Amino acid sequence: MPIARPRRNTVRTAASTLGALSLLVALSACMDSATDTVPASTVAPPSATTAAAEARINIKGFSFIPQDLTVRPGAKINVINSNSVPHTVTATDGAAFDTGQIAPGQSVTFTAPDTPGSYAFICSLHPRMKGTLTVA
Ligand SMILES: [Cu+2]
Repeated sequence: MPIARPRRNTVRTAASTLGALSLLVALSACMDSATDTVPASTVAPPSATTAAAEARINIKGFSFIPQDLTVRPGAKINVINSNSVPHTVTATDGAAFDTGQIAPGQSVTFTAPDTPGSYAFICSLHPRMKGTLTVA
């Protein structure tokens, strides 16, 4: 069964990853209870940033999805590049926001302007890619 074999391997890998994870959790829980001082969480996991984002732009096939979105002032906007080449989300006014290059498969989070208004943006690498961020 050539199809079943890789599937079984995937399940086993996931299971052992889970096992390693719960071991880590158990270890850190152990360390936490052993020390009276609670260590300040110095580094937030990347997923926390993503979870805190209030809006998302997905880049697919040289398009921003959605092309137009509305957020509140100062909102965190997560941008995922699902394409195979780098892209940016860059305000055409040049200063409001600019993600810089987002590598294929990567995501970044930027902060929407505090001033309500309509902000056109492009990909600075592919200026025909256009969208509008409305802050309201
Ligand atoms: Cu681009």
